[in-house]
Amino acid sequence: MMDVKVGIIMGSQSDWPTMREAATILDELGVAYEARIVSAHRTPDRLWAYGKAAADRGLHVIIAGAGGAAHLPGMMASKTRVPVIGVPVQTRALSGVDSLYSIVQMPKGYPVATMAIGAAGAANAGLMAAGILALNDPSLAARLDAWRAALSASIPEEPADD
Ligand code: RP5
Repeated sequence: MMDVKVGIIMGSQSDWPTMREAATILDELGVAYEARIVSAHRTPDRLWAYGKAAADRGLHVIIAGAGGAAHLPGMMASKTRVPVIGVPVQTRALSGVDSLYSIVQMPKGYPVATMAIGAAGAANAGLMAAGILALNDPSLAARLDAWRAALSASIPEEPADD
């Protein structure tokens, strides 16, 4: 079994359709991950325990997605030195701008690498995590290069009529 180096955490089951985009990318790249619901507000003790154990468990990157008053990524960054990539989940009330502002404006000392709002941000979080792991994994680096080349090759040079 592959070592799990990436933790995908989210504030609610309702975040999974967004956060699954990160998981899909990691699946495509052959990166093992775990996915957990860890809410800053509803399960603060779970957040604490997850953050406390993260480094010793061998996690190298944590992808944390939440919406609204999205304290999960920042609180996780305060509890572990494992790099945290934050994904602002798109909300109905404020379209995810609330999530973005809740995640991006961290005080000095506790960084969160904040992605774009929504599905693109979650997919990019998967790619960012893979890029970090690829620094010490030549085989993953080759797979990531191939993934990027395939995306580039899929873009036509000329626009097509509908
Ligand atoms: C946040 O509240 C979650 O991250 C989610 O994005 C949002 C709404 O959660 P639910 O009410 O759908 O469970 O904690």
